[in-house]
Amino acid sequence: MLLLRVSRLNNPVRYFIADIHLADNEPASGYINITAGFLSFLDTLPDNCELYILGDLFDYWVGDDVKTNLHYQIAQALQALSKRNIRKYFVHGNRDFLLGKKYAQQCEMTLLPEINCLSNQGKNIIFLHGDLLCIDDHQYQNFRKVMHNKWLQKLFLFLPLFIRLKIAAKLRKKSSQHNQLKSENIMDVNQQAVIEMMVKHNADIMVHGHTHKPAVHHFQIEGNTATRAVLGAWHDGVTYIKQAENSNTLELYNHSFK
Ligand code: LP5
Ligand code: MN
Repeated sequence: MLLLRVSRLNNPVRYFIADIHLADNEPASGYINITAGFLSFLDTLPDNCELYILGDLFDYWVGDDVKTNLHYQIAQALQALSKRNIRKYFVHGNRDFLLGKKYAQQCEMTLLPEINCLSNQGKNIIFLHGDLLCIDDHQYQNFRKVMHNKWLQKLFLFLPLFIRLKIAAKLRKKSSQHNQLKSENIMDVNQQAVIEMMVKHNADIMVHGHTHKPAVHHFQIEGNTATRAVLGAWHDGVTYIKQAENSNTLELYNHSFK
C-alpha cells in the first residue's frame, strides 16, 4: 500500500472535501444544482490555501478521454485556483478511481496515493477516501480488489465508450441493489481498522469521507486522544473540513447551498 508523507514548516489553511458526486444529470433530490454549489464554494476559498479532494468528486469516471461540458467546466475552475496559489490534491474514491494523470493535469491538481500523512504542529494527520476502512463489508472489499486490478483497468479503458458507460451503469445499479440489503453498520468504518491504521502510521488525526456520515469523533488510542473527522456528501449542501493555519483544530462545516 502506498503512503505519502508530507511535512512542512509553515502550515497553510487546509480544506478537505469528499463525495461531491458531480454528474451531468444530477439526481433530482437536490434543491439546487450541486455543480453550481461546488463552483461557488471554490470561489470562496482564500488565496494560498490547500484543497484536498478525498475522492468521489465525480459520480463515476470511465476514462480521461471522456470530454463532457461538466469535465471541462470543473477542470477550468480547479485550474483557475492556481492563479490564487491554491494547491489542489486528489485522492481517488470508489466512484472515480479511474481518474488519471491527463485529467489531473488539466485541473492542475496532484494525484495522491490512497493513504497519505501530513505532519502538522507536532501531530500526524492521516487522510484517505475511507472505503478501505469498511472491512466488515466483505462483498465490497472483494469487489474493490477486482476493480483495482491494473490489468482489468487497462482492458476496461480500451473498450469503446458506450460499452464502458453500460458497464458503469450496470455496476452502479448492482451496487445500489446490494446496498439496500446491507445494514448501516456494515457500510460504516470498522473502529478496529481505524485504530490499526492510525497506529501503523503513527497518526493522531484521521480525515476521510465515503460513509456520508459527517462528524468528528474523539477516542483513545493507547492512552492518547485520537480524532477521526468524517466528511459529508454534497447532496444537500456544502460540506467540508477546515484546518486553520498552524493549528490542529479541524472544523466541520455543513450548510445548504445559497
Ligand atoms: O458508492 P456507493 O455508496 O453507491 O457504494 C459503495 C460500494 N459500491 C461501489 C460500486 C460503485 O458504485 C460503482 C462505480 C462505477 C465506477 C465506474 C466503472 C469503472 C469500471 C472499472 C472496471 C475495471 O463502489 C458498495 C459499498 C458502499 O460503497 C458502502 O461502502 O457497499 O459496494 C457494493 O455495492 C459492492 C457489492 O456489494 C458487490 C457488487 C457486485 C457487482 C457485481 C457486478 C456484476 C455485473 C458486471 C457487469 C459487467
Ligand atoms: Mn465513496
